Amino acid sequence: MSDVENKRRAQEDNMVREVLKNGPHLDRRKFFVSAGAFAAAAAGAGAGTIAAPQAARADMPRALQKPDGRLLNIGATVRSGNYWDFSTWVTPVEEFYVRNHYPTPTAESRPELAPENWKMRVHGDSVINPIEITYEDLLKMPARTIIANMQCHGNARNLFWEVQGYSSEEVTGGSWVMGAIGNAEWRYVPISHILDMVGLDDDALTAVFWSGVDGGDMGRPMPVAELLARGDDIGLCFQMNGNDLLADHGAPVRLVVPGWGGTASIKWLTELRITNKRVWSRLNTRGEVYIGDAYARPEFSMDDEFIDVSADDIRGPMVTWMPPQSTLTVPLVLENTPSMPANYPLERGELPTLKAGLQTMRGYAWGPQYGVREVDYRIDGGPWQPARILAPNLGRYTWVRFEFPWDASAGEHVIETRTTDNSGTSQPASVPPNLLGMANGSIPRFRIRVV
Ligand SMILES: Nc1nc2c(c(=O)[nH]1)N[C@H]1C(S)=C(S)[C@@H](COP(=O)(O)O)O[C@H]1N2
Ligand SMILES: [Mo]
Repeated sequence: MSDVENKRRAQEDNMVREVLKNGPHLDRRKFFVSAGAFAAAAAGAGAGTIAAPQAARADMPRALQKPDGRLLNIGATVRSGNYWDFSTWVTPVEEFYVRNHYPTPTAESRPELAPENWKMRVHGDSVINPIEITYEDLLKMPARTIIANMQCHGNARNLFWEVQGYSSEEVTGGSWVMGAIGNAEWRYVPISHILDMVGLDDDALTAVFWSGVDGGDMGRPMPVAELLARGDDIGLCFQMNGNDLLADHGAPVRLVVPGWGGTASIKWLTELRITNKRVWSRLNTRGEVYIGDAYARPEFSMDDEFIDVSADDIRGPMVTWMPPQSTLTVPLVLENTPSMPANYPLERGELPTLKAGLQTMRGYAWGPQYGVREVDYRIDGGPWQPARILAPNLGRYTWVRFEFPWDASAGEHVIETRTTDNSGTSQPASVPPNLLGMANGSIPRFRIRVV
């Protein structure tokens, strides 16, 4: 067993031990506590509990590797963070969402992912000196640490159904609700260093980051211009929150593209190819793109390169920067959502309850292109008021926590939250629908029953 594997097992064992000591984290009542405001009302909730995570067993093939007892089950290889439970600024790895298109590949199932075997090719017709990097090489290179959100394009997709009223034909995809986001400390070798090593031709146009370890189509083209503009922020990442990456998060090396939706941050990275052509693959043609009346189909030419797709697959512009967004640490009421996450803390149509009186409401806000300037909230359609932004607020790629007092009176209420970023852009009341439910930055509406 490799060191990384041993370390992972030890981490899992610790987590399981913690659960056994402190009880299951997924008690349905827990959100009352983390919302700060809900503690007393929880006593009457009478909700069931969900079993503690099972200890990891080597003989059991699993779609995911890390225990998922502190995550919301969205589908086979997809887990959301329990956003109603979030309280920390940096998201612990065991609370960090996982979005895998295929089961997690491990060093045991795919020996090329063992650190001692791992290699990455950097080559292509626009690369002057192609190289192959080993894990050992990578660890010797200059590294940086950045704290940044990682967020799936589909985060907040449920707002299309729950707030904007679109049908399951107009908008499709999994029920992330608000939890396909986390904030982590990433340690990486800046891509500027790699590009300096290899040297690029002037006409270098497209960087194709590729894994292909977990499925044949897992890679994504992105403009070389973006790498040049943010060469110190984008990089080959090997640690998350101070520890080696776990298999589920792309061990041993993944790309991190702060501010862009998670798809750009290819996990289990094995190749970077740079070419002077435009390149099309699944993840910038019919997947992870905006498909809808409001979005123009991108231009292409038959001289472009097509990786296992054809020109007919090009359906809309690829999703890149994520918009300003926000959430309260209160579970969103799910009424019109096509499929309920298996372990959501509310039944379909159920409202979270809160005890009447003075409460502190809490939430998170982010807007990674420019950073968060301001967060406002309003209650029952009243005037917008500023929320208090808590420290730390360390720049555009990280989220902020916010809070505001609320003298809650008995009855049903609606709280909306709105982020404004440093370019002056505020979350809009609605956004045009897109078939894959990407990047919904509209104002969320949290319904709460006060008793
Ligand atoms: N090779 C590979 N890279 C991948 C994916 C994948 O399935 N395979 N999923 C992408 C998507 S859609 C997201 S949102 C992020 C999720 O990163 P996380 O699971 O570490 O949170 O990884 C991206 N990189
Ligand atoms: Mo994603």
